[in-house]
Amino acid sequence: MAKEEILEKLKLSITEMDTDLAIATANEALAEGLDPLECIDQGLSAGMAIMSDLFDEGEAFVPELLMSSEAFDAAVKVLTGGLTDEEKKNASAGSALIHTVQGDIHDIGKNIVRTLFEANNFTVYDLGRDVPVETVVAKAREHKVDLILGSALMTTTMPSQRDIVNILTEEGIRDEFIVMFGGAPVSQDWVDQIGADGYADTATEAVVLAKELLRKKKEG
Ligand code: B12
Repeated sequence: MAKEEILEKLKLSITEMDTDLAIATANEALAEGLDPLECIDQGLSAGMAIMSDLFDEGEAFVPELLMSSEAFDAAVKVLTGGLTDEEKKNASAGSALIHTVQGDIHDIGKNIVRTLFEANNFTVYDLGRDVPVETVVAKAREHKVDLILGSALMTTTMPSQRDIVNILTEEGIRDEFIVMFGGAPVSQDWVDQIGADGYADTATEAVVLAKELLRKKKEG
């Protein structure tokens, strides 16, 4: 089968939320000698981008995203099976730590953000909700993540986001992380004011921005 056809079928397996098709096509791609990273990028991720758009337009919902994400993960596992650890690391879009801030138990938005990051091939460590600021910083250090993602749904809990940035600065590790915040009361103004790196209104925009910030950071 031609390369284009296989990439198209990988894309379709994600939009059709078909794990069996995703696995079978990933095996086919390997048998044909295709580049696994190209298959992830131009086949699977292209399908996930379509799902993200459908989600934004209200045409797809969290259960559908989860099913697509499952198909995505299964195919990635097949495609990266023969890669070295270094190659696998390169195949991942990056790593992120996600949480809802201290004092805040709203986690619906956070879970959507996590799902979309996972679906877009990020390794995500979810600390849950009502997470002390010190824990966020300690875990970010421990996992050496690229991104710290924080959600706050109340004006009263937003200041914890500023505390996180301040602790990172005090500990001299601010530059090691890209820090992004979101949640209904959070805004670009707030994020600028506290010295974080990014804000996004929706989970889809958050993924796009994260990829852009990561690319810029890698380019120096
Ligand atoms: C559902 C809900 C609850 C549920 C939460 C269930 C759960 N597991 O999350 C329950 C009933 C438990 C609850 C409790 C409370 N709630 Co409430 N709750 C809401 C409600 C109605 C919806 C929130 C929601 O889930 N939205 C849907 C999600 C999908 O949207 P989202 O979180 O904004 O996420 C999107 C974006 O913001 C973005 N995003 C989210 N996170 C991130 C992170 C990053 C890094 C990025 C880039 C983007 C991003 O992407 C998401 C998807 O696109 C809001 C009202 C509202 N309009 O926001 C009130 C609201 C947030 N709650 C409020 C309050 C006051 C409370 C309580 C204190 C009530 C009480 N007196 O007990 C308690 C909180 C206790 C606590 N300590 O946290 C107030 C907050 C007011 C304030 N001070 O700012 C609100 C605004 C209601 C109101 N108008 O008064 N609540």
